[in-house]
Amino acid sequence: MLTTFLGLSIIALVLVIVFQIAKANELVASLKGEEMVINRNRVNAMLFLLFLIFGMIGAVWSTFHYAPKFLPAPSSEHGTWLRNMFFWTLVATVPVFIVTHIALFVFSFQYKRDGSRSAFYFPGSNRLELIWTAIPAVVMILLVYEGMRNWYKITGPAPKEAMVVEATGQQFFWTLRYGGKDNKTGKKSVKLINGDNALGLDWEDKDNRDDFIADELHLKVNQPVLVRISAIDVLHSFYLPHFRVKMDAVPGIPTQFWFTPTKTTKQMREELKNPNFNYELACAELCGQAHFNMRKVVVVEDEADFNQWLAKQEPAYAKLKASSSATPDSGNTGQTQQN
Ligand SMILES: [Cu+2]
Repeated sequence: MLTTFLGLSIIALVLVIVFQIAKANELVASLKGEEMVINRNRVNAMLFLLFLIFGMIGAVWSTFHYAPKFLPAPSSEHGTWLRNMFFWTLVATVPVFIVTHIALFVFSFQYKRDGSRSAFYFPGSNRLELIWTAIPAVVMILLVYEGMRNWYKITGPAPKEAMVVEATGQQFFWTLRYGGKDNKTGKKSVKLINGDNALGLDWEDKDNRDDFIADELHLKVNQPVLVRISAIDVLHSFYLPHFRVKMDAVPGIPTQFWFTPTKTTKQMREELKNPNFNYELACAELCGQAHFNMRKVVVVEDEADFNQWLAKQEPAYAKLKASSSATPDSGNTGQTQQN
């Protein structure tokens, strides 16, 4: 408490001192006149130039310094489209950024007030206005057009052969449900949620009987996947950084995302020369204290490996039946009737 008070007092004192110095400077300037203004401008102009030089060095340095931490090339088809969009956006904007910033700071330096010339008054030019409106407009239209085209491809209906996976976010884990043999996730209802049935699956629905809950997200390489996304409690976000997949999980509003993984985990391990590499599923919405806990391993594998894994998965219905003495049907029927 005392340290906070002392800290605040010091800040206040420093501010008062800075203010007083500035005021004194101004008084001296008004006494000394033009000469003082010119001297001060020289210092400011130099600072502008230094800002430009160190700013540019810093921007280039940080890009190369952090490059090894960037995500590797996308492991999905649409990820490459997104990457190309970033590339072309940078092609259009980086040269403009560099040229305008050099102009801004070099002009400030070059044409500082030094008593040798008076300002040039330029009332405007319609032609210039037209050019600098039209060029950015055309560039923007092209970028937005490409963005919309990709957006509709990505968010459009999934191909028929897509494998269906349902991801349900809650504090603080994802529950992954596969459609099972029929590739259909059965009906569920919040009213059916209980200790044995975390998702509220309706066992009356036959589509549910072969569904299984998986610990890891296993995907078959080059096969489209449709992820149906929802949340039970608060906002979460289904995020697969390596596949450039990100979609909010919103309680009460089902969302979805379909994509095609194009590289197996094995391929990535060889490519990155990292035998411990794993794709991961994360939550991209700060959802509470154990938000970090929502990480899950994602495995992309070829058909043989995938089928091997699939054979080991046990339907949730069978598991429940085996674990409880009463059949799940009898427990469920009562509740369904209440509804
Ligand atoms: Cu979360």
